[in-house]
Amino acid sequence: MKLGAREQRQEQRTQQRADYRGRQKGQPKGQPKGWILSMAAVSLLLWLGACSSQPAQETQPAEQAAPAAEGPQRHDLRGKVVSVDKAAKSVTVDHEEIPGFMGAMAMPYPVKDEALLDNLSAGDPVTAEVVVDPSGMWLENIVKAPPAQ
Ligand SMILES: [Cu+2]
Repeated sequence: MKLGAREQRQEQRTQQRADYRGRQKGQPKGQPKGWILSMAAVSLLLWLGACSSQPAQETQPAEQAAPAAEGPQRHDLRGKVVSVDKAAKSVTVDHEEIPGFMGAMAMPYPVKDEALLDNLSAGDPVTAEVVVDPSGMWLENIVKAPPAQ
């Protein structure tokens, strides 16, 4: 199997040329971009670990770990119900910070399943999932919960 030999030599030459150019510009031989890329990869892994409920479809390279990820994103929310508007299929929640997503605030969230609002009333501590996709943002899995300590 000597098929790869030529490509290999070519690759070596390309690498040598790149090294030469690098030295010309006075860059260190180890590329500084590698460090940034591995940091990005680590953050991606952490993020994937945090959103373990997501289907395993995020096999893109780290370069594409940009905001416009595909598939809905899910974030755990913890907060307190401010008001419930069943007609508008909306619940206003005063929520804690959602790390990497949004700060603590009170804001209305739509729900797709209005039955989620049936047993909720103002003052209830809740946990829920904020689901985000290009069509918008809504709450799922709203569960009454003990308040954070
Ligand atoms: Cu918010």
